[in-house]
Amino acid sequence: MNMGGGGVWKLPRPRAKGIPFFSRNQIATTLHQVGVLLELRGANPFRTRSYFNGSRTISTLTEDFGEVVISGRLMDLKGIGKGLGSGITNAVLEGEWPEDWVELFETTPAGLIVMLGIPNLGPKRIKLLNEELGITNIIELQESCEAGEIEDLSGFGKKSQQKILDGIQLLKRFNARRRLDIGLLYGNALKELISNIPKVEQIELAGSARRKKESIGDLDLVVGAKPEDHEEISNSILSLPGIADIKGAGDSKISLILDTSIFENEFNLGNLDGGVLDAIGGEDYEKMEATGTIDAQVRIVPPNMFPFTLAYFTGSKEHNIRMRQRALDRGLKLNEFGLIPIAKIDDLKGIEAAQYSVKADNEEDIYKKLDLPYIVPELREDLGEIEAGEENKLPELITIDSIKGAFHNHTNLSDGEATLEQMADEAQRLNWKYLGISDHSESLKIANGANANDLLNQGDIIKKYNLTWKEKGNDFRLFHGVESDILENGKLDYNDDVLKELDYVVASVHAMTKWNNRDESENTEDLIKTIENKYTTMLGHPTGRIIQGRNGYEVDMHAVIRTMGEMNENGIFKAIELNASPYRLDLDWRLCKFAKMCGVPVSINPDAHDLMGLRDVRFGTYIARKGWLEKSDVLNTKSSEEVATLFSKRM
Ligand code: DGT
Ligand code: CA
Ligand code: ZN
Repeated sequence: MNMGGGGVWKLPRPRAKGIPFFSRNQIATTLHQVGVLLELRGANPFRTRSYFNGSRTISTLTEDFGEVVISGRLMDLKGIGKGLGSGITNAVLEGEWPEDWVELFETTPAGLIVMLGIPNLGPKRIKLLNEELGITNIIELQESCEAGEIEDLSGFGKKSQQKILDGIQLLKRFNARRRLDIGLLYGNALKELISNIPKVEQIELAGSARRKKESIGDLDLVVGAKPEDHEEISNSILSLPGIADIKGAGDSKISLILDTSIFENEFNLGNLDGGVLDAIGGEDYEKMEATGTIDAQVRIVPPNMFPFTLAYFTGSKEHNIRMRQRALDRGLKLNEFGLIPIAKIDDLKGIEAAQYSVKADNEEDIYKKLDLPYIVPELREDLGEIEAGEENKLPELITIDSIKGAFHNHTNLSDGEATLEQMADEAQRLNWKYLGISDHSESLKIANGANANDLLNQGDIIKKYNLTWKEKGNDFRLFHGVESDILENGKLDYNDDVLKELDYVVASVHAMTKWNNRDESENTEDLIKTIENKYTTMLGHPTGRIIQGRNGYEVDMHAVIRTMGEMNENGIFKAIELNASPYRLDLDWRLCKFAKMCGVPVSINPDAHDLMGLRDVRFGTYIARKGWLEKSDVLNTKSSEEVATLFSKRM
């Protein structure tokens, strides 16, 4: 249900197909919003409550909603009175909203509605801020907070003033871009729905989602279909579920706002690492995600244009510019409509000119016409892919099926949810050959870091399991490690007697406040000292960034990676983590290529805190591909024997 997310609310448009003109979800959302708007206007609490109750009743209805309305049984439901019932019935059967609702939506100042997207700021308090201080939008609210005017209001205080400021920041970040995992969830859901529409011949997700950027501004989809079917397809798209609003609609371009009702199942984020959740806004963030929206542009083109439109809207803009120049050098014009010999078109433009386009069955043909091998979307950033293509030196990118295991995973010995046994079972279900267990170390108290005894005990259990599997002819094994906090001067947790019992150590910074308050050289020095520690095997979430949450600490990551490269050259194994959690994706893909260049193995680590978390290696693999990594560059594509040998290459 869309209860905020920071946008402006509009009453949904009726479905073009007819009765029921609105879905259960649309009605439930609208009732809730009417309730909120009434509260914002200071209406009688009994009246507002009846809308909230009605919304709840309808959203939890197990019967087919349309049928209940059509058969006139709506008013039999608990909490649906006569007024509400006839309003809803009229909307569902006639496609028209009650006049007082329409007026409420039209006359409530947009700025106040946008303010509802700020976590913990409900309609009653917004009304108060409006009446007492004349605040009508977020900008005025922020100024008021910064001037310290809010803390003096009755019912508010210094603390709530700060919370409002934090909420405004969160809302701004949230509205700007969405994480890759969220973008792909929405994008794939919409792609699936459109692909089921009759007469759709081709559909593909384009834009940054297809290029697997770590965050997505908006979704771009390209649909291929015969021109005579465009209108029908366009109408079908507009009546799909999950559309919160339509920003623009034609036969060839549709701009939509999607909300979580596009998902068949309840939207849920799974078990998050507490530290990550805090950085991103805590429970407020979870609530925003559940009520969030994302923009989507859908373009419908004839099948012959499809490859060109897809390539154009896949981007990046920088890659497109290079491709267009390549075309010009060959007397051709490349755009979203085609690849057109300039000599033929005079001053014809757009679709007119496109009839002279050279033919392409797919994107590969376009690249071939421009004397290049196919370049996969992940690489299209103009960061050397064109040059590599010219020399036939494009990398053979890693794929998810070459992953044989993963090394950064937590059990319930620290802050994970699952037991060691459950994690091992799940890894085998994924067909992995091994799993590394690295619970938090002793000094990370907030994540229930393991003391030396418990850690050694975990090691004994792991040895027993490994032995049992071996005896049974099962070649799966566990590696025993720890995610050690990085202490003063690059020191690790535990003394050497404990560390030498482990197969490996993931060394990570968690004291973000401290590291954020130091300068780049100090942080770099400490990280290098950590790497030079005999027991450090790999560096965990190297910069500590949380996507949409916080920047990493200042550090010269190039210097750190270079040091690791030198050590590898000297036969000492040091790897760097690509944390595969979609909240982190750290090492950044732009640095993966540098690690590869320096000969530093990259470990795609899910940082799993529950069974589902293991599957995050998928996002890590996307980013590894984006960072030019091949199978041989990635540690967890190696066999367990190879891994054991590498881990033993200490000083
Ligand atoms: P986003 O949405 O900010 O995450 O990033 P993109 O890459 O999806 O960018 P978007 O949505 O603005 O446009 C989709 C693609 O369309 C973009 O990757 C390349 C293409 N495109 C958009 N504007 C231009 C332009 O001015 N010139 C060229 N050559 N291509 C453009
Ligand atoms: Ca986009
Ligand atoms: Zn960690």
